[in-house]
Amino acid sequence: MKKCDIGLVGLAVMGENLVMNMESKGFRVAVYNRTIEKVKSFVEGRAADKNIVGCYSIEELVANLAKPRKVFMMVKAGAPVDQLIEQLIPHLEEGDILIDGGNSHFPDTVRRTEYVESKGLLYVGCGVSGGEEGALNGPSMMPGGSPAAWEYVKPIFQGICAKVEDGAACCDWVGENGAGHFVKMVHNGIEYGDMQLICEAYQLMRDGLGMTPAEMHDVFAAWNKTELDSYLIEITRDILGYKDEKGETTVNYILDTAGQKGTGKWTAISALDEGVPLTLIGEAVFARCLSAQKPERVTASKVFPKEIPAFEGDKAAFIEAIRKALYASKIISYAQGYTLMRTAAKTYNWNLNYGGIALMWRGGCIIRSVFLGKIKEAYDKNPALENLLLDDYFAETMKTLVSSWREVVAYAVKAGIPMPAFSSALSYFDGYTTACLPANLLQAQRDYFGAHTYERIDQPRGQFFHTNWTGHGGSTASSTYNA
Ligand code: NBP
Repeated sequence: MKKCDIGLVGLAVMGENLVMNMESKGFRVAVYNRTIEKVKSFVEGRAADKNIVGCYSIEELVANLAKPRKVFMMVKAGAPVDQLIEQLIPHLEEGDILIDGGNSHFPDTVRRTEYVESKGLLYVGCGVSGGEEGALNGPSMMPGGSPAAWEYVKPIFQGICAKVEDGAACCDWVGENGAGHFVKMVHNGIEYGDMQLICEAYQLMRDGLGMTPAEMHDVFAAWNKTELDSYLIEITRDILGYKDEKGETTVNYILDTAGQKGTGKWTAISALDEGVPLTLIGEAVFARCLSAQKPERVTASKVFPKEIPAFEGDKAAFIEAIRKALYASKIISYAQGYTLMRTAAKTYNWNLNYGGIALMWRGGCIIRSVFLGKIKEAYDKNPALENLLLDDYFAETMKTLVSSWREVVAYAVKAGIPMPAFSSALSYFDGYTTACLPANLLQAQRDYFGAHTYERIDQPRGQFFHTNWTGHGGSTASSTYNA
């Protein structure tokens, strides 16, 4: 019997849909799941009469694969991936390829790549975004790992992934070991940020301007025809227009406590580790944490009652200002996310293709947007671009947005409407564009209490000085290092 092009383990929502996608693109797929009843129900149901081979053991799965064997693991992230790797390795031969398509944390993928390679096999850690629908019709895919694996998995990955209008695939090789899962993690962090920004715009319109869901639906519909054109704006439009069987707007009945699965937190932790100010995503994670403290917030709202003043002014003009503030904040979020990737690339020796990453995110995934095309252009023009804000297009665009952005944040601060992402993005922008920050005073404080030394503006960089501030301190300085 003809051998299969690839095997997939893990027939949950993502795995099943990826298999259907692979089969529809002409690949023969062998499937296996730990709970083998799922194999039976899949091959007798959705997969019936398809080019899909149900396998009831790891041995059977491996025996059905063409060499070099490719096994795509689509199981729960964490220990299950390590357990599955241990089960698969004894049945595989040199040059076979193990692929992890789940949401693994990138340090795990760094470790697993080294381990699997030590067994003579190749490893691919591939971020997959787009949820159930993307898995079936074309996800965004971010593969990294053993470079030698790419030529073997490329036809399958680029065959099943999303494509943009000109046909370009939303999947390309990202880099060695954990690079693919790192880029997927940053994608998820940016997703947190984009969602928080949209929620803040919604709260401004709802609580500040007193708008109804139907009115906001129309606003998001209009915004989706501007630079903000994106999947998340589109679904927000639809959510605000969605009514239940009683004619009630469903979103009004949803409890305001956000859940999270940890990828935003990983992104923020990674930024702290790398020393990169990723303020917007950090605030987006904290905003979810604060939302989860519902009973405490209800109590505090009674201790500090507030009445948001009725908006007086040109409503239509203010809605346009909110749109501009959202766009400006979004540019900051991507500028910060890209800075994190650039910094981590140096730490981990990854040669990341930043324009290629924008293209991978351009279609198929949750943050897909027209705006990513502009980011791709910026990095195509200058692959070494230090910060998106320094690209001509984004610099000029920012200049047209800043005054509206300030107007919106100032209004929200006065009215008492929380805007953590809008306002932290503006603070970052103001900090990044300020030649002289107050860190001279900060260094003086550090030197005062801990003899941590400082550099001087009238001396070359790299020379460190200590002052005996009190007259009774010693002249011994602490060693200079950055923690
Ligand atoms: P789940 O994350 O819910 O995982 C369920 C699958 O893992 C089942 O096939 C289950 O087998 C298998 N599994 C478990 Br649990 N422990 C195992 C073990 N020790 N050995 C072998 N198999 C084991 O499925 P999912 O939602 O389809 O997601 C799969 C991966 O894709 C995850 O890493 C997820 O984070 C990622 N992802 C999900 C989405 C999404 O929208 N859902 C999007 C992008 C990425 P069983 O049937 O025997 O329990």
